[in-house]
Amino acid sequence: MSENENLKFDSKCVHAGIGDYEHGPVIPPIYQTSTFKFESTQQGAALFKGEKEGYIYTRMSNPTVEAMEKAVASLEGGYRALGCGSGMAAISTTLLTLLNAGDHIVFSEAVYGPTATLIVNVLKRFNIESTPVDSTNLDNIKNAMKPNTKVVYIETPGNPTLAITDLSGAAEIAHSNGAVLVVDNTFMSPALQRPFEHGADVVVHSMTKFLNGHADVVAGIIVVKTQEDYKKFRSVLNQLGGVIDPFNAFLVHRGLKTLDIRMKKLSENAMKVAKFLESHPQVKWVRYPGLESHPQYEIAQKQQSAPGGMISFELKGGFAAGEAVMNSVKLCTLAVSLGGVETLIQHPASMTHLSMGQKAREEAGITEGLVRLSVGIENADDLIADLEQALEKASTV
Ligand code: LCS
Repeated sequence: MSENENLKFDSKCVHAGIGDYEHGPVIPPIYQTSTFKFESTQQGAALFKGEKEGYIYTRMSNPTVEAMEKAVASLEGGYRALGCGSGMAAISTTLLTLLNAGDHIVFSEAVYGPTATLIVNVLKRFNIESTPVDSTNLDNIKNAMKPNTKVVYIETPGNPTLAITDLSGAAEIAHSNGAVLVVDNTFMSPALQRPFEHGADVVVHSMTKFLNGHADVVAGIIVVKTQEDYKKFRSVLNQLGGVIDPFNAFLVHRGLKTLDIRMKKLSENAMKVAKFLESHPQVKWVRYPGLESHPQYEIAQKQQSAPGGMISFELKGGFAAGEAVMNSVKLCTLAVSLGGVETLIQHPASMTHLSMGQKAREEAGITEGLVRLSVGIENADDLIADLEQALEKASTV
């Protein structure tokens, strides 16, 4: 691994986490086993005590999982990573590792619906209070900080409004108040944004999205910066148990090889699609980090190397027109999730962000008419032609 650390990002995507295995396979084998044989009772006991390195049981560690974890840690520039069974498993494990009863968390109001629901409804049952803020204005984070605030939790760009938070500003506020900054980097992936370089302490991902990139795995990951954090998080994950399995880890590791090239292509595509939408007479507004009309365009330029594949927009005809577009697309697929090679379209208010409730959605700027696109790697002209014919159908509603 260590010799790979000096490689450029696109080379790292191909080589990170790949070690030497018996028989010399080029790709890490899938160690599809729940448990590992001990040489003796003494060796087994030494492994449990941590006196020897080795594998014990797949919930604790597994070579296929570890290879993928090392690859993601390397791409994010972290110390180590912990593969989880879903993005939500990564987020819940992170929050249950960092927070105690009586603590307080400040979080971006525009986050994936179940993240908000977890923080507001579930953590509350454990006497952990929370304050949602419009984190695009750093003063809102500053003003929400309390003596018992232990975590500032940011998703940037946020799902689905694409609201962008200044990461280094958020890190400064968190640290000067003795709190840690957790960043959900799902929408960007380390190919486009590396939160540790801006002061984040923990990075989480739904690997279901861009990291795997092929819409065939549900998985998550926590990336940490220090050995101390790694031990703390590994212990809690081991007890909570929401780990990734070896086969899914293998698939994610395979997906990582094309991460850089996919993120470049889909950013190029999304830029063309966003410009098309912005110039279309039926479109009320478009939110895309690559457009100068994005309210945090300057911050995007500072902390993102490309705008990514996510676009939100609303039609002048509101929800009815948006619905007509979503029901009329042919090449784009009407489905939730995002970050795959295929373009998906969905309606956050009735789908991904339903669980937040209308009031929280309104506060976060998730309007009834908002339509979300996850742009894939198809030819941009084909995508634009598909949206054009769907908009044509929507013009009659
Ligand atoms: N974080 C973000 C930013 C997400 O978009 C999602 C899922 C998660 C975490 C949770 O990850 P999961 O447990 O699903 O792996 N976002 C979804 C979405 O927008 N549509 O379907 C899932």
